[in-house]
Amino acid sequence: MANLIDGKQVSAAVKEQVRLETEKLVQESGKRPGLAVVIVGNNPASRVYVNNKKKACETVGFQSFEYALPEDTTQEELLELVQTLNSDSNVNGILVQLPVPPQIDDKAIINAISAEKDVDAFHPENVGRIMIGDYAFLPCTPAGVMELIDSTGVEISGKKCVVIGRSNIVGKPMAMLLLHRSGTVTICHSRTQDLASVTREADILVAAVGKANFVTADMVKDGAVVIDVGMNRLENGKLCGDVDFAQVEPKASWITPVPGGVGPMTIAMLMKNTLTAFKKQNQLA
Ligand code: L34
Repeated sequence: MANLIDGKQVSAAVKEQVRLETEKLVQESGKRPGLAVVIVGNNPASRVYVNNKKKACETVGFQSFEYALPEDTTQEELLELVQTLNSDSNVNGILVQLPVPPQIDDKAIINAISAEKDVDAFHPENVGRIMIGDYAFLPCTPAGVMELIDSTGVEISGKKCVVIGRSNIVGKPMAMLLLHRSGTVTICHSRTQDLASVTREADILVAAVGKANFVTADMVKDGAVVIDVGMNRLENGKLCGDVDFAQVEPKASWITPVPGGVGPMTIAMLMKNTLTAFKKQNQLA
């Protein structure tokens, strides 16, 4: 029987730290951190995530600015909004919720966001900084996963860590963060041969595939820490991770649920990054 890693509880603790520090800094500086969230179109999942971000801003005492743009927004229009937000001193963090509709090039948008306000840490400057270990922000989902692993008390240093998935947003930075903590890291993907033989070696297994119930019991070592980054919507509307929880749970030592695992952590780390951006932009300790 695995221990459950409670993402809601860990995220609440992170947000409470952010709230306390924010309260103090608002008193000292008379300024309040502000996060701008831009959502383009009507993706229902994005809508839920953006609403959760807005709620978290209220919880920690940030100003939140939401821009809900129509599905047919042009790239020029979105770039113009980003420029406006770049030069607005009440906005410390800017996030354009992905995915954006196909007429918009997400790379062009990410490049246009001021690196100082890039609280997703998706801008090439911030990605490069992470690579060399000299960064202000970490991408929210991988940073949240690190907090969840740390909450178990399991040591990362020297352990075999396997990441399934190589996206720029999760898989690649996830591998880098585990490497910074001296994990022995392997990245698997759709072309990996005999995937199960690789994942079965993992002391710490992170699944970021985007396929419901992809990780089955035969792919997991006894006593592994299993982190499920998947967020798949089944036909019946139920939310489901990349890990077949019922099968894998008995083998793992620790496991995250979906929902209530990585998702809430992504949002907590966004709050942390926005506070960091606010402090840097206002020369506060
Ligand atoms: N720019 N785009 C940008 N930044 C991000 O950090 C994201 N991401 C991913 C998608 N696009 C993005 C998110 O915000 C994924 N993501 C995200 C955020 C929050 C939750 C899930 C994904 C979340 O709140 N999950 C809840 C369940 C929500 C539900 O019921 O649907 C959970 O408990 O897992």
